Amino acid sequence: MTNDQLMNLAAGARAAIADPARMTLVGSDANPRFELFHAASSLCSQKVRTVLFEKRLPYRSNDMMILSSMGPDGIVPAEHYHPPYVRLRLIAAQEIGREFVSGYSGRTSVEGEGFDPCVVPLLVDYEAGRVIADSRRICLYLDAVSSDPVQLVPADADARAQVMQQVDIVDRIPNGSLLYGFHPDADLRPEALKTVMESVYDYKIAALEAMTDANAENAELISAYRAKIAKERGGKSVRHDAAFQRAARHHVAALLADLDRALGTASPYLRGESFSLGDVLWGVNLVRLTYLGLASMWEDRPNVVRYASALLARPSLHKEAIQATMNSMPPSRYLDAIAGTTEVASV
Ligand SMILES: N[C@@H](CCC(=O)N[C@@H](CS)C(=O)NCC(=O)O)C(=O)O
Repeated sequence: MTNDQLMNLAAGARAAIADPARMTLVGSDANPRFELFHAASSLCSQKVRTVLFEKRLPYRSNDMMILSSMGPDGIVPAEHYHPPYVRLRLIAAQEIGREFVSGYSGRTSVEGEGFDPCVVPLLVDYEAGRVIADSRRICLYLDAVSSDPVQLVPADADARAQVMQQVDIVDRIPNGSLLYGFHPDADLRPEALKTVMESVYDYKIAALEAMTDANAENAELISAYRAKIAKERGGKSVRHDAAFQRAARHHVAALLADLDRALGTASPYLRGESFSLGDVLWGVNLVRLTYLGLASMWEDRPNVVRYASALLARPSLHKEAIQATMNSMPPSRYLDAIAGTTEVASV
């Protein structure tokens, strides 16, 4: 793929973004090496943006509208469902070599569930002529490209294995179930979010069906949209399934118990004083759990309590996870409560 072809596809993907104010340059480079397609609210995008912030890498930022909606003229598809963006993802899929996602598990790990062709984030590297999909891969890629001013995955084999273990644990957290699912016992999500979640799957499926019809001559796009439709139909079928929702929360509770043990009593981060990719990913995920009203899951886990406050004091996580969530999602009193009390360390 030549850079001209990449630039054309990226320009096509940008053309679907309704508001030019959501296309910006981060940093002072007028022609940055990287371009990111993401969403302010998206947990996976928050992970990548936190890494970019920690590394002080400039990039072209495209903050996409990832919810489909019903307009006066019918369904308005999410911006990342449009063909040029999906084509960019299909290029990225080639180097991943995984089949498309075929159903719903509540998790989004590409390793475990397959490749979702219709999600954010996505990174374009114009210097290398590459398109990288999947937050786990993008974070590792950025860390390999630039180890300054912070290296997030250590070179030493044992330390690296320790960090990668946490990276893989967080990558498999059933965040989809927690965000989209209606918990039968204690659903503490903001009311406005619950309202969105009542119709979200119907809008997604209607938008993807409209995209399938509009691209009927393109076999690649059709199979991408069909895979996504199968996943979203699966999500719709379990969003009110009590056993499914309880199992997801139970699983997260066990992970938090493991995290508490892994942290121990003394050090601020997973690897003592040195901040790692495991901390970035846990930080973003703990913010999401807090937003959803689930911080009580670790109130009796003192090491996690201490860890969460150390992470949230990092300017990167404060901006890219807490502030970005507050600016892009319905208000949550649980997140408001910690945002006000978090002391942000100076950079
Ligand atoms: N494994 C992927 C998962 C990406 C993912 O699920 N993205 C969500 C937001 S965090 C998304 O784009 N959702 C919108 C949709 O499904 O249409 C990654 O980590 O990048």
